[in-house]
Amino acid sequence: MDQRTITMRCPCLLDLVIILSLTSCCMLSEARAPHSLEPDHQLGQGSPTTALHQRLRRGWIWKQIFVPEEDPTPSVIGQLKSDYDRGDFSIKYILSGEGAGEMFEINEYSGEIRTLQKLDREEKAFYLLQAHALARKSNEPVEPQSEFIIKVQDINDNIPQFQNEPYVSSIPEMCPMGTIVAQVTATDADDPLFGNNAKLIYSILQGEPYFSVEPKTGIIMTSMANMDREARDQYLVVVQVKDMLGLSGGYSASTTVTISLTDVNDNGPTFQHNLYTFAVLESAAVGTTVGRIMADDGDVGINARMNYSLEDLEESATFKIQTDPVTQEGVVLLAKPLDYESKRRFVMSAKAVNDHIDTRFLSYNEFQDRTTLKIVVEDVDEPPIFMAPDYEWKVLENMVAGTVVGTVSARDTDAINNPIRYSIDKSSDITKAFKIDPNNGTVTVAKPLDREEAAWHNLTINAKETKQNHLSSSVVVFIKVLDINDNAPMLAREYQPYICEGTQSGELIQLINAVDLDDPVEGHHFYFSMVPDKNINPNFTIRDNQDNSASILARRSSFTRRDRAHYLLPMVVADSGSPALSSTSTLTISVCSCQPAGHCPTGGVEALAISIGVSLQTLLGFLVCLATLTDWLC
Ligand SMILES: *[C@@H]1O[C@H](CO)[C@@H](O)[C@H](O)[C@H]1NC(C)=O
Ligand SMILES: *[C@@H]1O[C@H](CO)[C@@H](O)[C@H](O)[C@H]1NC(C)=O
Ligand SMILES: *[C@@H]1O[C@H](CO)[C@@H](O)[C@H](O)[C@H]1NC(C)=O
Ligand SMILES: *[C@@H]1O[C@H](CO)[C@@H](O)[C@H](O)[C@H]1NC(C)=O
Ligand SMILES: [Ca+2]
Repeated sequence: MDQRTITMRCPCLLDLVIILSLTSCCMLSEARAPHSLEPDHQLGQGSPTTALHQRLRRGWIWKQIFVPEEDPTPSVIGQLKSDYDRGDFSIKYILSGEGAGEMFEINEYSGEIRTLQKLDREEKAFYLLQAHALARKSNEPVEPQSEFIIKVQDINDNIPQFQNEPYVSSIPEMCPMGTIVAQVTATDADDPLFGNNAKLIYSILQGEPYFSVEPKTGIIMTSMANMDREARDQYLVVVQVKDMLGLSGGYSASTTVTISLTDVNDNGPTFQHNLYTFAVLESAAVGTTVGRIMADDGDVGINARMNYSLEDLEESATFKIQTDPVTQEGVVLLAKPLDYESKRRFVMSAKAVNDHIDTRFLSYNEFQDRTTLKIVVEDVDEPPIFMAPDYEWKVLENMVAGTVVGTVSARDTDAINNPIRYSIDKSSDITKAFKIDPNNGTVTVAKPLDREEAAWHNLTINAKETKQNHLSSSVVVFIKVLDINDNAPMLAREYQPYICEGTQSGELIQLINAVDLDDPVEGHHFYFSMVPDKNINPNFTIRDNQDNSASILARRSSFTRRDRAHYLLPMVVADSGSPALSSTSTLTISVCSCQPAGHCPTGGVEALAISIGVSLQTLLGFLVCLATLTDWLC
């Protein structure tokens, strides 16, 4: 035991004798060994101890006692000695202050200071104590009390610890070397100011050659460029931290950093097949799914999104393609009706392009691919087809039975061209006015038509295949019945003209209109005239106004009721048909006093009827003759 006792003198203070033991230092390091991965004997041989000796010799440090933490107890760490102590035990030493009696005790006779418990710097780094020297008999201080500090000397007894575990990080794939991935941080509870006990160094245990760690900062970076997620998408990097600047004998700890590579669009689409063949029935409705094509893409999510399109416009116009948002397949749909008889095969190419392209990778990837689509149309037995979507015919009224109105024509479009039979849908020709030839579709009049009764006959004509599935279809035929002049014109209503007493020659008595049931193409033209007579009527005249109306004018003045109560005026109205038809009507013109208001009272006509003793009907009724020009009777 290399024990040294150093006595020092100070004019007013108690001497302090420091006893240090190299052995205790060695024991300390041995005691620590089981906790350490690599015991450090260099440390055990104790440079702190040497330093302490030097300090003591410098003569001022005596007020501090350095005690290595975790030293075994009890062990003597120093000795108080008064200059007045002659070794006769007349002086009694007492210790007070922090940890006195608890952590430290003093031998009251010898002044030896001993530890009672192991010290832990991380718990308490120093203790402030007072030393007293008393005369044993009188209990009077023989010296003034003296203060001193016991400093707990750090030993490497703490393992570095990683903070904020677990570490998870992600970086985009294909990133350059040196990209920062994450930072790991460890702490060490040992004294950061003393020695290297808390000086930490990071190193990588697992994860090379992809990643590296900066020894001092714990920053993890990529040490390889262009790591490909499609090849490997996760790395477990194990980082070790060592105290003692990583020298052997220190503590170490490790942590795992989980690093994921996130996807970037570095892969383009590739069709699964060079050729896709689909079959579709010619009867398929527009919008029917013809088939699905699929281009694979190594990427995921948005980077694998496809936009499909069809090329060869002439062939592909019949189809369209859409992307299934879930599967990213291309769904080929029918865009136009098919016809097996006119086109049985479509060949076109389809293209897949990534929706979102990363321009960084354009130099070595096109991000598109092409494939060939072959679409075969399959035959379906189809109903006959009429040559026209509808027919519109005209026929004159009053034509004899058997007159041809028109011909419909339908044919079976299928390869086997089945014969067709025609018929008129009975519900569209209730009056059975028409007949159809079942073999050639010629429609004839079955009985004379009357335009005034029905101006249109809209027939539904069926065409039916005579063989196979007896498929049928129908067409509408609009038959317009054309007018012939078979109706004579008539006065528009029953006129009741009257002439006031005192009417002057030339005055208008009544305006006359006419009607005709016929419907001439160029419109009505009516001609009004007096019935031809060898004598000119001296009383009234008819003026044709050239606008399908006529005016009845007085030809003289001084009509009086007394003279005559009514006059009969036959008039002829003719139409412009070919041949023209006419009718003669006789107007009864009453003479009215028109007093006082200038109007003939409505009762006047009835009164007149009574006065002349004939029925009102007879009086007011028109005498109407229907006649042709050549053969008229009145
Ligand atoms: C697909 O590509 C076409 C042009 O090729 C473009 O007009 C269209 O917007 C694209 N669709 C999507 C969803 O990006
Ligand atoms: C249709 O057939 C009938 C005989 O059934 C014939 O009189 C007529 O001329 C034919 N019409 C046409 C357009 O062939
Ligand atoms: C027949 O068709 C014509 C033209 O579309 C129409 O004006 C007429 O009202 C129709 N007649 C009947 C009876 O449906
Ligand atoms: C014209 O009036 C006179 C006098 O009222 C009458 O006698 C004569 O019959 C009338 N003539 C005709 C054609 O009505
Ligand atoms: Ca440590």
